[in-house]
Amino acid sequence: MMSCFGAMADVALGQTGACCPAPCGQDGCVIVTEQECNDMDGTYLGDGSTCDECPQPANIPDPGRCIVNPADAMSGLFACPDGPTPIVASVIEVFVRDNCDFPMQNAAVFIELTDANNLCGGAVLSGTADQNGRVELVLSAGGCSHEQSLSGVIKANGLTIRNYANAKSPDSDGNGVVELTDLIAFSNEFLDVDPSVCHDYDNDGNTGLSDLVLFSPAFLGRSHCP
Ligand SMILES: [Ca+2]
Ligand SMILES: [Ca+2]
Repeated sequence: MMSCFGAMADVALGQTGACCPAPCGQDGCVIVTEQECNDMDGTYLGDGSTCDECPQPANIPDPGRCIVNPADAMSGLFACPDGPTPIVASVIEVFVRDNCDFPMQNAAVFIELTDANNLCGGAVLSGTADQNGRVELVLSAGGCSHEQSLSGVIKANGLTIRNYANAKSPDSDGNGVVELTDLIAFSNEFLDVDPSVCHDYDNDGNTGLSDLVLFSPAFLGRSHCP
């Protein structure tokens, strides 16, 4: 009698187990029967399993869900010496999100430029994501990289989430200040004397008004490496 009761109890205890939520599910693990777990599209770990055994989210950034402002809209990075104040488009905003489209707090973000861009001391090229997965970087630099793979690479937790072919600056000669020589170079592109290359900041194939809007404050404010 005792052993029979014990056996029945074992069967009853063995009928439930940990039901882990789908990878992108909102609900946490519950202890239910296999059938109940299947009904809620969870992953049943087996009779008698515990919620501690549920796999942890991968915590890997999903490049397609990450956002980089304004570089994504410009098909490239816009840099500018940050003195006296950073030009707006040179302040890069990165939102790191995982494959469930959740913000990745504490993600380590790093941006790499090539030797074609001369960095100023005020450049902020790395940061840690806040609770919204957001990192703000300051691309304080001159120089020009046009249509070269790996011109600007952004990594989050070591994974490449962006590879821009363009990284350009009003300080196109990279001497650390936006001055007359840069204005002449800009004008020659604007007036089609030279092909639209280093001053076509939004990479639409033409150095035009949308680029002038970015160049003007840098020239008038005499942007320079502090
Ligand atoms: Ca210059
Ligand atoms: Ca343009």
